[in-house]
Amino acid sequence: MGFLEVGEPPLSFEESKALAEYIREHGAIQFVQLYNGHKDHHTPALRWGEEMEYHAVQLDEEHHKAKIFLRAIDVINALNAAEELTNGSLIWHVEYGAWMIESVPKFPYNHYIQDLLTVEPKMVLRRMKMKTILQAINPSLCPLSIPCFPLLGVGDDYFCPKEGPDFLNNASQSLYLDDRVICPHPRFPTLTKGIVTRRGKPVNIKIPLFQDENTNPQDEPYPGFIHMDACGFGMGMCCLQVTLNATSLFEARSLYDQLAPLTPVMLALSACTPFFKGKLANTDTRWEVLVQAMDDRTDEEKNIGWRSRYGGVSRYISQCAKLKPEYNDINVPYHAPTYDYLLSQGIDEILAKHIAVIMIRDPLVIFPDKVYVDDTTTTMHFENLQSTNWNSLRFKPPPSMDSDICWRVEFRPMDVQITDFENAAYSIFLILLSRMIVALKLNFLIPMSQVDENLQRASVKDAILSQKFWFRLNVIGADCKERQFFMDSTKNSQDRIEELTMREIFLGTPEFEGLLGLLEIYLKEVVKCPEEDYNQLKKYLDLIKRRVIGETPTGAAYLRNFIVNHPDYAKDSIINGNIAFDLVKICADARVDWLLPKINGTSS
Ligand code: GSH
Repeated sequence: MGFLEVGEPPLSFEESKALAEYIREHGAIQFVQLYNGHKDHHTPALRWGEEMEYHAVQLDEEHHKAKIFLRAIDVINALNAAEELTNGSLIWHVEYGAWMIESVPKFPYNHYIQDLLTVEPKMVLRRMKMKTILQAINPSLCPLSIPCFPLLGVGDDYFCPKEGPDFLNNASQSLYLDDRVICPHPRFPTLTKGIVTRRGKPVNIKIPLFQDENTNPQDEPYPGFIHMDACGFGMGMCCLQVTLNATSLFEARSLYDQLAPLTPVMLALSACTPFFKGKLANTDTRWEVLVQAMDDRTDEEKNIGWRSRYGGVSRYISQCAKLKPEYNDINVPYHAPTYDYLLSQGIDEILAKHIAVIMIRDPLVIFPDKVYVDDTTTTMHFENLQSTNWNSLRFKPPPSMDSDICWRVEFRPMDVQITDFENAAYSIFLILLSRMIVALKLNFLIPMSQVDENLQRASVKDAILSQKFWFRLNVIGADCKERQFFMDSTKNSQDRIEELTMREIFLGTPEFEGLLGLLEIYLKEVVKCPEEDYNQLKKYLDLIKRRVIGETPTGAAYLRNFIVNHPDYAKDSIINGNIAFDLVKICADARVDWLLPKINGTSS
């Protein structure tokens, strides 16, 4: 979440609709300005950043209740003031939920291996800072990094404090989730209301309910499903994002493509969401709830094949020879006037299509004093649409006309993890993987429809052990200068795409080293990583290994186990107040012992 402008109240959706074409037209003009200003931008620097979201929660020991704390804004202001005073290294942002806190490092990471080793200590420090400020407000408050607060939208006692105007759910029209939980910055209620107005009814989220011995499937409006009906059920969840800069536009586009087939795999690996609205789900990730929560399509648009605004990427965008036209096998609607305009300005068809797909959406939040702006100095209309197309990857141009930041790719699928160790491990893995992709010119491309299929499979309960994913085996090409270190797949120029288990994807098959195998060779032979550093990195990579072989549970499996083994669990899929309290408490501790290898049956 970038800088949030404040000014006059935003327009209603109906008023915005009247300006939609204007915003698109000028968004496209602004993109062309950005493109022309930066298309030849090269940088030797390889920078990256990560972004984490947290819940601020209250643990009321006396009444054994866990609640979300809706004054995150006070905490964020205090944290930012403290950073300012101490010349600190973090920026704190608001997010969709009034109880959510987002943190990003103020300066990008830069030095390759050395900086990777600072990720976890920085995450630990962040949590300490949040905890200090929260506990100064009230000793019962603490930060929590799990994707979904278990009691969100259950009854009317899941949030505090209670004072403040009741908006009567005017924005979301939800039966379950109180609009008081929405961050008061006008962007969020406006976005919520815009989605409801545009589709003509509240959002309708249905997720399979986990069926246990005593589960009553009739307990919900759609038997056998957990029903939710507000954007906040989706955007009220936390994720871990990683942004990577590329050294050029060409490289950023290639990296975007290469990361696309890895988005479902990383979603399955990071699965940490086995419940919603106080009930166990039969799925393990936050993804599908977000897809349905941010779905502003009309029924007609749904029928003609539009996709939700939140979802997997739909098209590859590189100019690399690895991209065969037939891999772009998903038909997505695009805004034809934008496409034609971009072509007329010299932008190639592939990139023009990507931007025109973004521009088919209606803008959801327009500030009336920011409509008529200077297209040569601002990118605000482009950003308006770009930042409300929530895809598993985001291709990010430099942030402004005169920025020295290069083209970037934001990796967005991962569920946030319970501990800093895990969040650091996944960030580090992704950064190493992307640097290896660029350095070795690896090729992970498979048809986009298969990436889509994989994304569906990634949320299945225990997908990490039970599912197979379409995956490419011949990832090393003739253009890889270091190919002598790897299994030679160049003899066979045919695509070798198969369905693999997560274990095979990470640890290999007779024809493929696996992602961890490739990384090991890359770090040892290509980067010549000093042994001491390698051993440090290995403890993070080993977590991934333990997870794909089933030795360490995913966060989702751990949380599910915790619930079903709780003495108060009645085998009815319901997470009552006591269970939720104990679960939040144990997660807020963020202890890592359950993640570590077992030695003689005990955690080391
Ligand atoms: N929490 C989300 C997730 O789990 O995927 C990601 C955060 C997000 O997309 N936030 C929304 C947003 O618009 C808030 S409504 N962020 C700004 C952006 O994407 O540029």
